[in-house]
Amino acid sequence: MAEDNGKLERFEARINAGEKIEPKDWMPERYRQQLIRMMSQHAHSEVVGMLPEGNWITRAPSLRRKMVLLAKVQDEAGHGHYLYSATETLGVTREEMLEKLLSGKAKYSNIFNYPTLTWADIGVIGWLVDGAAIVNQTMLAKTSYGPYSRAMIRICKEENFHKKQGYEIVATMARGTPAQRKMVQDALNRWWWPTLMMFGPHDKDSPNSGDLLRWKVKLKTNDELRQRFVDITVPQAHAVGLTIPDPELRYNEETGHWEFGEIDWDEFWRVIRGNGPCNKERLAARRKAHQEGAWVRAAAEAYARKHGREPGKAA
Ligand code: BYC
Repeated sequence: MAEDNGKLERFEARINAGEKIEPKDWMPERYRQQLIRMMSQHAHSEVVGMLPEGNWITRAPSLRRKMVLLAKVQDEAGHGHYLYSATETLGVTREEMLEKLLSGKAKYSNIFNYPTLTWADIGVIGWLVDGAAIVNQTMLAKTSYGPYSRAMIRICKEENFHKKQGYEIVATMARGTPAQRKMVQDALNRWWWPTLMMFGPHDKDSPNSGDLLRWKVKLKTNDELRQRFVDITVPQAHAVGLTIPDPELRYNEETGHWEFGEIDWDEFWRVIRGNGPCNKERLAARRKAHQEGAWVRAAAEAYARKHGREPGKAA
């Protein structure tokens, strides 16, 4: 125990000195478990996040829009791979992580449990959802765990492109016909509040933030990042003539921040506990994809064995 205390002190001193923790370094079990929880949920979010947008690939309004959306959805699959690989460095297998997702035990971002009803939703997802992800992930790029930090740096570069494609769709529709303007405003009305929920509960109701902030996995709190997102996004809505659906929204000259109304936390907890509008549909789609991909996994394993490599390990 005394030895462990010494190790913990050295571990925390390294974190406080801004050093990265690498997979083979000593780390407290709680740090490892917190990272597995958060990183695997993040990986699942990328993969489940392909579903609402993938739904619109065949219905994109032009070839250019279709190609861009296809590339974006492929990027999300890539992000899932980086994140599952980074999480595997903590001693958990991809099969274990997927089992938790498919059995409904693991969480993934609340936002992907809402339906994409019109083409404007694709624009608003890129603008708001990827915009929120950038705010969160720019902070995570400086996280104390080396493999997570490096995955985030790469992912953020791609997310910036995603946000631009979304905002371009939104701006185009906002200066389009009255019907297009109505469609994009309606999409903003539906996605605004669930996007604010992406940052997690208020700091006072966030059980994991204590550990995560102490060990610099998170560098900013849920409420700090949510405020940053609101401050960045409100002027972007106004620039294209859209209205944020919040009657309490007002600019505070003294603080320089946009103040906003209270989030419906009952809705948040309902959705993340499995009872949102599309939770069942999303999990059913992932289970079907997993089953239909069984032959690919079997073939990859057989190939690896034939060539004397451990399945799942690169050559
Ligand atoms: N959704 O103690 P708290 C993307 C859970 S994908 C669901 O504050 P923490 C994209 C939380 O897990 C972006 N659950 O948690 C992809 C905890 O439950 P457990 C995904 C949530 O970890 C495709 C409980 O509530 N990004 O960008 O300190 C297309 C209490 O919360 C949520 C990430 O995953 C939520 N929104 O803070 C387009 C980023 N919020 O686990 C775009 C990495 C909270 O104790 N994750 N919960 O049972 C994080 O930064 C942090 O985990 C969070 C939550 C800020 C999300």
